[in-house]
Amino acid sequence: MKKSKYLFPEDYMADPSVHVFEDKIYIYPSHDRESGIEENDNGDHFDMNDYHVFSMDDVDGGEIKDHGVVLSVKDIPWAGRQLWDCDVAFKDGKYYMYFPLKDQNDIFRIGVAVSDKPYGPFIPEKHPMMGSYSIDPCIFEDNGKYYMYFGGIWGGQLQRYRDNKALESALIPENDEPAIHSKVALLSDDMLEFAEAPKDVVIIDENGKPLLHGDKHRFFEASWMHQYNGTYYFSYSTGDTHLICYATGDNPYGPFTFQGEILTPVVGWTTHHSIVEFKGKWYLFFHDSVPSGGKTWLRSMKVIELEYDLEGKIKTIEGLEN
Ligand code: FUB
Repeated sequence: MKKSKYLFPEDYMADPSVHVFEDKIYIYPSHDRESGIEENDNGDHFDMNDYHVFSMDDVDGGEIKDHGVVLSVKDIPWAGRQLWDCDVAFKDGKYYMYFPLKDQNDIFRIGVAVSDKPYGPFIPEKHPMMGSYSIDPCIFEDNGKYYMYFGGIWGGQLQRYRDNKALESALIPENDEPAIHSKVALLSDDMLEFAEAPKDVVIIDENGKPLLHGDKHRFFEASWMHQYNGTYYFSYSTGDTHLICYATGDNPYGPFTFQGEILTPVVGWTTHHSIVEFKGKWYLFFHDSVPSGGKTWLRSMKVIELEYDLEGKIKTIEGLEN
């Protein structure tokens, strides 16, 4: 598949987190909708209130199945508003959905909902995860251990925290200061809490220096982790410079050395992805706003094949307009 293709033209779905469960592709996207809220830097216009799950037996030419609504804001006891990018993990016969949602004080927290099936429905826990904050949880399993990567600046509120503590006021670094890092934490055995205090996911340049806030390749949101030939690939969105980039390391905590761009800007402000291997091929799932005529809060999910060179470098996908 050398061209990208839209996966579900019937509705607006974004931020596709993709896993292979029961030999099928399962897609866990955000469900975009028009709620009439004006666009702002706080991301209030991303006013989503439920999730659907999708599955496919094949990526190339396979039918996509919509399993319908699997979790709604109205069913989450601690809910305020805005269900953003979620992810799902499987352990010991159960599926755990991790989702960011603003609580009743308008603070993003991360919640967990549980199901016996990869296609839900997911039953939410009564409280958000203790000590959780910000957005975009991504779960990565490595040798039976499960790690959550998370965080996003601006509307994702990560600039309001340092060392896992809330600041009196948000702190965006100067351009010549180190960038704000994504976070990673081991999950507890029951998958419902952090087993340790979240740590910084540090991205360094070829000289071992952390990327600076003014670098167009610095982390903004949309963490994803995958492994290829024994190397750990941390990929992410650069937000206001609209790139999907990646950095590699030799363990799940990093540091990760910046490697390059995976995807150049798409139509729409946000860019967000996941990377998965299925039937011997690697795929990039992502979204753009072409079908909505550029409305960044109405995005459509897509897929394209991903290629590595002989050294394991990901070939940049450029200039996708449709
Ligand atoms: O979908 C809402 C937010 O937009 C996500 O959480 C971010 O990563 C961005 O894609």
